[in-house]
Amino acid sequence: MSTLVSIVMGSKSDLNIMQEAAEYLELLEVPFEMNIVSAHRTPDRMFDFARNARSRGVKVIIAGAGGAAHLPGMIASLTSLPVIGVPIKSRNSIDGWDSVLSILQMPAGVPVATVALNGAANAGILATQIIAAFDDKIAANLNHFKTSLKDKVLSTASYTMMDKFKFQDKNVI
Ligand code: RP5
Repeated sequence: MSTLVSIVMGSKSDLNIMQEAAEYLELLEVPFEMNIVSAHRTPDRMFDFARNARSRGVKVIIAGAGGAAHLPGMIASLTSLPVIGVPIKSRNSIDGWDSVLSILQMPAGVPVATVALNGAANAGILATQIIAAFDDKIAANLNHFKTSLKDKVLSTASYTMMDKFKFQDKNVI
């Protein structure tokens, strides 16, 4: 199957965060690609990437950057594909707010679906949910994943309750 999701990031130093998006796309069997495209250091490459993504068959773009993070917004301004932005607390970021605000506070007409600071995992899952809207196989994978999340919480909850009972028993004795 051809690439459906494209992950781009401003620098190789973003990879340790952005690879979480890739891990979820792999788990949920969504074909993806991953590359470095910098709005500030390689503007021509960014223009080429954003202008050609749709004709290459890409359906969703995940873009991560830190500091003065212009990559997701600039890509969104150049394509009609949905863009998910991942603010990264990079080494040039003051405290993460610079990345969050520069990705989140887009002008009306040019939306970027912004996830939490360093929230690449949710970016991967959200991209999968967009693909699942028109792909039943991916939707089934997603349902399986969401059920596993529920089962994990419920098994922990019952385990914690058991612990509590044991603790109370000891107190009684
Ligand atoms: C941003 O500057 C990148 O997305 C990265 O988060 C940050 C720092 O880049 P490096 O100096 O580590 O290459 O454009």
